[in-house]
Parts: sequence; structure tokens; C-alpha cells
Amino acid sequence: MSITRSLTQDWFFTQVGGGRGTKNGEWLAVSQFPTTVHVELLKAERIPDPFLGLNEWEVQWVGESDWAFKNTFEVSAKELAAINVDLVFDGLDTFASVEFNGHKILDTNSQFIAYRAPVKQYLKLGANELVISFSSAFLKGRELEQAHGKLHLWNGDSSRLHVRKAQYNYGWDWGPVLMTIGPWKPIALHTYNVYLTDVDVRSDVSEALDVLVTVDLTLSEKATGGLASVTLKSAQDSVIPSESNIEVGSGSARAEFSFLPGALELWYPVGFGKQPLYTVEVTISDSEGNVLDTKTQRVSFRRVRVVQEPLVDQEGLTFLFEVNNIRIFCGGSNWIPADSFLTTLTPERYRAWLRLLVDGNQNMVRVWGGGIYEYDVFYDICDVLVWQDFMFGCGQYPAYDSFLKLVELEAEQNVKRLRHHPSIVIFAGNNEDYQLAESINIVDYSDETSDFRKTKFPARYIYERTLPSIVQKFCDIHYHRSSPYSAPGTVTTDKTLGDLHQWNVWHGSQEPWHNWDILAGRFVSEFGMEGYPNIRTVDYWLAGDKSERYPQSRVNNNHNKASGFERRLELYLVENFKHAFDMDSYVYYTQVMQAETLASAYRLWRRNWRGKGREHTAGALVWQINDCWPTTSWAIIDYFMRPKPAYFAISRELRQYTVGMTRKEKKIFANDLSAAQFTITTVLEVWGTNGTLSEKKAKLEVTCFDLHSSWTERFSKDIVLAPNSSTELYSGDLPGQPVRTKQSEVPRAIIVSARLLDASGTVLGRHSNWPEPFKFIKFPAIKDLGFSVKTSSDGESVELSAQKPIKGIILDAEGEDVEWSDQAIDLVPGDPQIVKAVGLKGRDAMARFLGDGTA
Ligand code: BMA
Repeated sequence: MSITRSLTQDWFFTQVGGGRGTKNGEWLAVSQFPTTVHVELLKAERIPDPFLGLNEWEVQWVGESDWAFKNTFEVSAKELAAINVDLVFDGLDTFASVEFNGHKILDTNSQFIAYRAPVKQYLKLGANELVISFSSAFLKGRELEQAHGKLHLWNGDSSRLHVRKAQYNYGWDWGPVLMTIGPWKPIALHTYNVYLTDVDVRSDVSEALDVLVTVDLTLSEKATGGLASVTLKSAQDSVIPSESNIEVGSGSARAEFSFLPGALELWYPVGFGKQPLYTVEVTISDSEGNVLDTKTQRVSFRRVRVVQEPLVDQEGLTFLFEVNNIRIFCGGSNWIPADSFLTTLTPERYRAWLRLLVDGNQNMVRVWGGGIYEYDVFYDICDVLVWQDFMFGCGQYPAYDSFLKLVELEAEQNVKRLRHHPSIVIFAGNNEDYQLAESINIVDYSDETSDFRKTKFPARYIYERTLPSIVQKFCDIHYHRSSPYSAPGTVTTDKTLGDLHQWNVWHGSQEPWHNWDILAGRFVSEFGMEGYPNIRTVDYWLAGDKSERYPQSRVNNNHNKASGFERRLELYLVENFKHAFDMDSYVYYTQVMQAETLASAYRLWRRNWRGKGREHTAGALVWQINDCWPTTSWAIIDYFMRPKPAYFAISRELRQYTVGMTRKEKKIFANDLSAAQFTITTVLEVWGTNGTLSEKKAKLEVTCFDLHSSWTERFSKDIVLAPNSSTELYSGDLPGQPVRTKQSEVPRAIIVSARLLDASGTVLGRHSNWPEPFKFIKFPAIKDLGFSVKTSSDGESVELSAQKPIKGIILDAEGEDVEWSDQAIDLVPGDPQIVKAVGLKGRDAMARFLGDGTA
């Protein structure tokens, strides 16, 4: 019988040759297993916390030193008697040489590959010793770079391009340089006679939604004569009638089951249906009926297509995901590794992250190519769609033979590991490597046929030959050459094809966020805006150093890795806000700015989802949902899982029903000659979106306020929101705004509030549109606002109301943090809002808002 025993106890580590980490020959017990060196040194108080102050730079020697881990484990007589005994390493980071009882059994050189070494011949009864010696990946990488040549990249040290290791370890524009080292995944002793090397469950769900399931089994030996029993079970553990016993021929077997539509429950991403899970249970026995191995594989069934077809009214092709014949607007996030120290991540932390995603009304997450193929637990609990990159990012990667061999193995293993997860709907070859190639002019898009390995863009071989053939061979998931990628022969910035990274807000041409509508693409898989995290997170990294508590301080500069971040933050602030510059205010203003920027992207792009044949934009994935350490970045939730206000603003835009507005000025000249004679009218447009599959009758109510008088105007109308699309609801002059004939005529400060109400008066969606830029607004005196922030009697929510419109409310409370249900709130008279406040415990809430007297 095949038995796997995880070796989790009695691990020790040492710095090879001794040094700042341990004395020569000093072995420290590890605090957890799997683990990596920094984590252990920190626990043993041999290094300062690299997440505080400038400490990142105090620990750089760790990644340039060599380390060893050792383990002694007992072997029983039964284990010793097994026909085969292997040591299985799920993940070693990265260059390791492994000795077992004094014999060299393995050399490794990729963090992304699992290794197996036969050890039967060295196994002893009683104590056995395993020693894993790791050499510095940084130094090894530099050697490889010297041998094979320096290549171009964005982010990190160029030697990373030669090393199959999480690329963000080398430092990124949101992450510190922390070169982890050690056994980062489980290590096990595997005893067996014959075992199942592969259980490949494929399901073909037809357009009519009948399901054909095939289960292909492969054994470690080409044995014949045994029996394989294959059972399909539902989540409730009931056996689905299915063929069960099959003969094993030459080490493999195949079972096939087919089901009529409706016989199996299909998997849907959250928001569209349930996520039923099934299991395939496999038992292999020899000809005498002795069980050799068993395996349980979780599976789900769904039909997924990446639809790229002509649009009825625009150029190019759609780029959209269809699940079980439903076309889905993907509103979601990009995901980076959730920690610089991966082995500190727990299933609970993963669960909490993915809960935040779902609670934020998001339905897709992109596992970005500069991190890791995530742990199984991530995909196991993921109820949203997953866009999965291969782990290459922002680089001119090589494709020499030894490198390619590692890539092939990595791709095969990870495709096999991930393919059964129903959430994964696309594999992309890399992150931005074609973009990097375009930027240095090394891509020849007219060439689709050459081998590429001898060109300046050798990795086209990987992205256009190796990876697609591996994906095709081992799974049924769609393959896309890169993120972003338009189409063969077309630059990655084409907005009418494929996916798009729209960085012309922040990076690139630094457009105003108000231009998101003209910056749209068919599927925007990256775009972003920075914002400071919660002040508690800032105070955490300042670690009590009050002298550094100002936005431009050295420590704050080290906790923002984006080049030009001060210029860019300030550009977007100064163009739009009259703002203050003390630490707390800077946190506030950058957060409101981030929320405005990102919410308007989702608002405008969801409007572009206009129904079948008019899916002008089919997805928006913000860069980025999370952080790997406490820092200021584009993240919408910080390292400590404190959501920034932008998270809530996005979540409002991704509700089932939303209402959106734009206000645009139209200047018409009296004739072709005069520049002085013109009229400026202000046009208001209102639309609604409906993320459900049925049409929705509702009432649109539009109320206009003048910030400086008691004038208001209201109109309402019955409307019908078309299913699964946006619907235009109104276009006309902005009420209360006179036509202007001179540039010196200052427009009135009209605030428009739109709400969608159902028959019972429940608010389905609301949105306020304010005159912009906000910096021109003369806000009323605080005493005239009639602003009330009232803590409820149970102390766990607050009611907000006002007599004047108020923009950009961010709530907080003195002391311990509170879990707010909403932030970056706009308030208008007559429409009070209740915000849940878990952990407020009856305290008074404090509110910041535009015009709160700080600037
Ligand atoms: C994108 C990403 C990352 C980067 C981000 C912000 O291009 O793919 O490489 O962190 O931009 O610059």
C-alpha cells in the first residue's frame, strides 16, 4: 500500500560555515515546518523585523549566505520492507543539494518544481538523517547571468531572469528585497509498491450542458492485471451511478462516464450560481485484490469559453469569459503573493483574503506572474474565476537548454496540479514580457513561425511553443500568450483586441482618471492608483519613530517602492484636491483620491458591457488587491487586511444593480471665426447596470442640489434594466446649470444624486456626481452642514445624515480598529446611510471629508 508520511518534526537549521545567523556548527530548532530562514532568524531574534523602519536593509546578508536544514527521523521495519521508498520534496527554495544518511541524493534548482528521490538503498532501521544544503540563489543567479548574459527587465535584479524562483523576492515596485531560502513546502517519505502518478479527470460540458467525464489513471510501473475502481461522488457523499471497475493495462486505465443535462450540478462563479464540488475516488488493487494505492480528486463541472468574436458596432473582437453559456463581466483584482515570507501564510489567512474579495462583490482574481503558482488551499477555497499567469514577469527571459528544461518541468507539474480547479479559466504565458519586448524594440510581430531561441526575444519560444503545448496536452484550459496580449501580429496596447494593462493613469502618459472611458479596452486586466494604507499600518512600520511621521520621511520613502511615487501621488492630488500635507491628512487625501480613481474605472467600464455583441469591455481587474508587507502601494487592502476606502468604492460599483453618471461640458462656437462667442452646456448622462440574468423594473430618482443655496430639483422615472448589461437611462442638460457664454462664469456647484429604487422603496444602487475638479469647490462652513454621525444603541453601526451634500467621508475611531462596511461615502440631504461598524463598541466615530477644515 502506498503511504506518504510527512516529515514535520525535529528540523534544525544552521548558517553554513557560521556567521551572523548562527555560530559555526550551531543548529537551531525550527519553530515551524515547512519554513524559511528569515522567518526562523526572526523568531530566534537573530535579525530585526525587516518589515519595520529601514530594517529591510539590515537583513540583506541572509539572502547572500548559505544555509542548511537537517532532520532525523525514525524508520520502522515495515517501512524498511517496502519495495520502493522515495523522499518527496514539494518545494525547495531554490538551489539545494540533498544528502540522505551521508549520500547525495538530489540537486535542485527551481522553487517551482517538486522533486522525488529514491532512497531505498540508503534507508536504515531506526534513525535516518536528511540534510538539505541551500546555496544563495542571488549569488547563483549572478553566476548564471555571467555565463549566459545580462538581459532587460523592469523591477528587481536582472539576475532573477535566470532563476526559477518567485521573482518578487528580488524586490518589486511594491515589495522589499527579501530573498527567501529554505524548504518552503512539505517533505515526505513515500513507501509503496506501485502508486498512482497521475489522476487526470477531464470533463467536456457541451453547449447543451451534458457532461462527458473521463478519468485517466497512470501508475508508477507499467504493470498489467490489476483493477482500478473509479467512483464519482457528490458533495453530499452520494455515489453517482458510474462505471466502477476497470482493468489496468500497461500501467494505465481509463474510465468514462456521461451524464444528461441536469444530472450533475454545474459549477458557477460566485454571483451566478453554486459551486458544487464532486470527488473522484480511485482505488488500485493488484490481481490478488490487495489495495496498492488510493486517491481522491476533487472536481467540478462547468463549460468555459474565452469568446473572441466580432462586435456589432465596434472594431476588433470581444475578449470575454462565458461560463455555462452565460457571458460574465469580470470585476475583480490582481493578486500578488500575500507575504514576503510565504511560509507564514495559513489557510485562515487565505480564507480571509478570498472572503474579502467575494464580500467586495468581485468575481475574478488574477494570480500575477511575478509571484508563485499559489498553494492548493488558495484554489480550493476560491469561488471566483481565476486568471492564472505562468511565473514570468516584466523581463526578457532566456531560453537556453538548461533553463528551458526547468520551465518544461515546472509547467507540466503546475498545470497538472492546478487543472482540476474549476475556478481557473485561463492560463497566460507571462506578465508583460511582450510589453517589455516592445519597449526595447526586440519583437518582430511579422514572424510567427521561427524558433525564436536565437532572436533577441528567445522566450517567445516558451510562450508560443512550450507552454501552449504543455497546457494543451495536460488540460482543457484556455491558453493566452501573455497578459497583456492582443492577438498574433498586434501590439499589446491595442484596445480592440485581447486584454490590456491600462497604465496611462499613474504610469505612461499620466492621464486624468476622468479619461478612463476613452482608455478602455476589451478586457482591462490591470490598472491602478496608489493610496496610503490605514494610519495604524503606517504607524506600525514607523515603529514609534515620531520624527519620521511625515509623508516624505526616509522611512516612508522606503515603504513605497514605486519609482516617482511622490510626483505621481502629488500630481493626482494637486490637480484635483485642495489638500493638507500632515501625515494623517495625507493618508486621508490619497485614500479618497485612490477611491475616486478606481471607482470611476469600474463605473465607466461596466457601462461598456452593453449586451450580446456589444461587450465593449468585459472585465476590469484592479492592480492590486493585496500587499506582501506593510507598505504604500496600489493595493486596495493592506498587508494587515485593512481595506482601504477604495475597496468599498469598488465594491459599490460591482453590486448587482448600480447607477452611474457622467457630466461633460459641451462648448459650441457661434461660428468658425470667433473664439469669444460660444456656449457651454453641461450634459448629464445616467445609466444603470444589472448583473443578474433577468430584467429589473425599478425607479430612477435623480435629485440635484446646489451646495450654496437651498435650491433642489428632482425628477424620477420608471425604468427597466436589461439583464446582464448596462442600460442608458437619461441624457440631457444638467438641471440647475445655466448655459454659460464666458469662461469667467463660474458654474454652480450642483451635486446630482441618483438612486435606483425597487417597488418597496429599497435602494438598489446610489451614486453622487460632483462638479470637478474638487479643488475649485468652496465647501460650506462645517456648522452649516448639519452633519450627524450617530453611533447606534448597540454600538456596532453609525448613521450618517446631513443637510448639505458631503463628499468623501472616511470613518475612523480613536483606538482599536473597526471593521466598517463602507467608506469613501458621499452623502446628500434626505438620504441617510447606515454603516456597520464591527468592533466600534459604542465609541464615537470620527469623520474626515472634503472641506473638513484641514486644507
Ligand atoms: C504592472 C504589474 C507589476 C507592477 C505594476 C505596477 O505592470 O504587472 O509588474 O507592479 O504594474 O507598476
